[in-house]
Amino acid sequence: EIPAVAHPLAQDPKEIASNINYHAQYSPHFSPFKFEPEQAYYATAESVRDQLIKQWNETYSHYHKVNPKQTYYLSMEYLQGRALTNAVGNLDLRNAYADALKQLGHELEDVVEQEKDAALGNGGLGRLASCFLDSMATLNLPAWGYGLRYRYGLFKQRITKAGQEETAEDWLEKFSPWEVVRHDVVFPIRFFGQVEVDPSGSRKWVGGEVIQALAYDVPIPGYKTKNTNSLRLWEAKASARDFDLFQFNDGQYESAAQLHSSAQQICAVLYPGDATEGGKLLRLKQQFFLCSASLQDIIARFKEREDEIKWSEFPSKVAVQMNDTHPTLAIPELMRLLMDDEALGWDEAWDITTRTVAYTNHTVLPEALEKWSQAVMWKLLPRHMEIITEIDKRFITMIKSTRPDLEGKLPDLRVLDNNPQKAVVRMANLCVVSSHTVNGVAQLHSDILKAELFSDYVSIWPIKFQNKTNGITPRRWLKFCNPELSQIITKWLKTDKWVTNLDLLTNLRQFADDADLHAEWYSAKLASKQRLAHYILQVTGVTIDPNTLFDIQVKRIHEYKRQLLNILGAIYRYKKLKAMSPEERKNTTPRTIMIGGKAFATYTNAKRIVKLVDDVGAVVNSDPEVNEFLKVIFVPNYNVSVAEVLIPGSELSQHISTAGMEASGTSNMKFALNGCLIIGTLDGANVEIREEVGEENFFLFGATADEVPRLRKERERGLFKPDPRFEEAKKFIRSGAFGSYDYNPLLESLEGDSGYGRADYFLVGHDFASYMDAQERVDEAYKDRKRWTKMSILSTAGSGKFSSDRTIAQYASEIWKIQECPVPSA
Ligand code: DL6
Repeated sequence: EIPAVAHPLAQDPKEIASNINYHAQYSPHFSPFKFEPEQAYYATAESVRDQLIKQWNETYSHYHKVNPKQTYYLSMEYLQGRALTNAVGNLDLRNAYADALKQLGHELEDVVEQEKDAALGNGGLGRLASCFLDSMATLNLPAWGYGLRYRYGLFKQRITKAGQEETAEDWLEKFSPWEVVRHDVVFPIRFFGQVEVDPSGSRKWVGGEVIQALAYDVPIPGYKTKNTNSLRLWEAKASARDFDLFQFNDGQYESAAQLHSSAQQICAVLYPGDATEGGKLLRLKQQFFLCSASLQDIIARFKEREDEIKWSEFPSKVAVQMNDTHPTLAIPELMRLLMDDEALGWDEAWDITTRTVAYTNHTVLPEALEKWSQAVMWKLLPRHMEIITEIDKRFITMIKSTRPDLEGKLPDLRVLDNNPQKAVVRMANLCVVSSHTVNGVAQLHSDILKAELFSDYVSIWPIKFQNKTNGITPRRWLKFCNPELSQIITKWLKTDKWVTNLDLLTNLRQFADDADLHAEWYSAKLASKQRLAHYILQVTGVTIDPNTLFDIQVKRIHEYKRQLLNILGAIYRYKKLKAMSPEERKNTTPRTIMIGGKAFATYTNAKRIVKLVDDVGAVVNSDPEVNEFLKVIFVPNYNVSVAEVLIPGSELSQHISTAGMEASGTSNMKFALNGCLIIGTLDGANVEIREEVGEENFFLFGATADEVPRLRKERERGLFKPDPRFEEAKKFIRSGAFGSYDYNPLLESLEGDSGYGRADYFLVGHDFASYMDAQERVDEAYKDRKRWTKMSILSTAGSGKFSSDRTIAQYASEIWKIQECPVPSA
């Protein structure tokens, strides 16, 4: 009996219900006679989109009118996750939507579950970009994200007897209600071709293949603000002109549509395998595609907003942030557009470019520092290579004239590495040389960049280098994913202002011993643990007990993140439990260890780790003697939505990378915010988390970043004396206790050559003893519920610093120099 009426701006549940009904009937995606949760999801999302579109248009026209300086965040990755809960939460319409759906016979929780994660990213870097978008809108900042609309997101992970299996993640299988295709925003993107010089000496890039970049916009609502920014995702397509009808009719179907198929490949997948030359070329094409389309769009907007074009003012209207080196080609592309299309000279174009672009480094791992073959670049981007060569040449001249002391270091500092065996362009060097600001993502990481990776550049440009410790959005990562805990916080703080001013959480400290708060805190945690136990049963078939300590490590599987240390610890624990009498077992702290994350498809050792965790789980979980005291679960297909279930239900989380190797970490912040204690090394943002929550509320172990180089050398020289517990755990695996799979290569990586040219490069053996000692301290602390709950409260109370609102406010004032631009209320 609810009418199907369009009420695009409805606030009232009844009107919202008729709006949802309207979309169910008149948006022609499904048969109008079906209204199962799936149809309810699409109709609900479309009704939310109506709300967003109005705010979005107002935001755009307000920015257009005010013409403020605007930031453009260029990122090859975004891990947006689901949008529905976030959108209704930010619009402050969650309850109204829940009521409306009830009237239509559905629960909001079930409807939300229908949405597929937009997983257009890999891990921390992509999720950070998404948290940043949320904070930019919430802070009313004129800032946009630019990315690629990959057809298939990060692969779906299945765990079988053989270990991890990957299948394509078809997030667009039906369609995404959150994107709006902009047929009026299309730019040509050229690849290959050659450089032509006209008689006046000006250069032009011509020929090759030209593909179109078409914009898809995703609205990014701020929390309780009208400002609704955009994430603009580019899709590649060829135009009808490029379809050779003659060839097609002649039966030459493939060659007739050759450019169409070439265009389709560009946005087909995130991270095409780069083991082949073709794969490398495709990845480079993706990077250039993002940079060229975005810069053409930025320049078009700049021109549209200025009455009279003064190029010198470009940097006072445009800030471009490069999320790692992936969008480095923005530098030569901006130079090319300014010089070749806008007829500026080198000096002016260089001045504008270097005042516009800034670079964030997210890793010190040498294999992640991008280097592109000069030969491939000359072929694909000949004009850009001319420009890069000139940047390199001028850098050398500058060093020779101003810093002769650094001449000897030029081979390493230059943008071009002309090694005849393998001439490459070093993208990080190009970024540092060309950016006005370079930042790391946690204090320790920024210090390491300054002291090691970029130390000589620091001596040339000391003020260029900054730190911006990462952050996470408190909306998705506390308010929306953990409503029970959020309500308790609001009740005790007597305000919900912490949602946008996370520092207010420190006020919880005064209640850290309050028995009433303890009771509420404990029951909220228990409710989240029960929800998590239910989820684990659904996805793995294993029953876990919410009264055990929930111990979680979820992140990409990588040797430096040391999931192997975690599982070796679990193996030792299992062995010890087996050796105990039933009475002794009763005195232990029962644990459920959950490990999740995706291993890159070609990273063999990471896949072996996944297999080991799953094999250990199979044995431990079915062992009636001990499975009351220990369970080991591999959580399949870890993604943003899974994190939203795991994190609220966590009590201990492991951030145990080799010190100096994790740039920051952001899941550590999410766990701490949700009252989960951390066992961790002094690495990345752990250092700052420990400072904020208090060292007594953090289970610290392991070598420090300063000690690591010496320890590696000692390890090399055979000076390492392994802890007997470490030897026992390895021996147990070798005994075949966890099946017949060949774990030798994995174990040898801890002993012999780890593939990094050195034995146990990640120092699992060295840190094992202090790790196990820290785990014993965890077991003891957990036995005292009062103590543990207090630590948990203090963990949340100390997490205020890690709001991405703080991070973004710092980027805005210290790097981008942009101001808030709130859309006025009507
Ligand atoms: O800054 C976001 C995130 C950090 O928290 C992680 O510590 C770091 O590993 C990650 N870096 C990357 C590197 N990718 N590349 N290149 O994802 O960034």
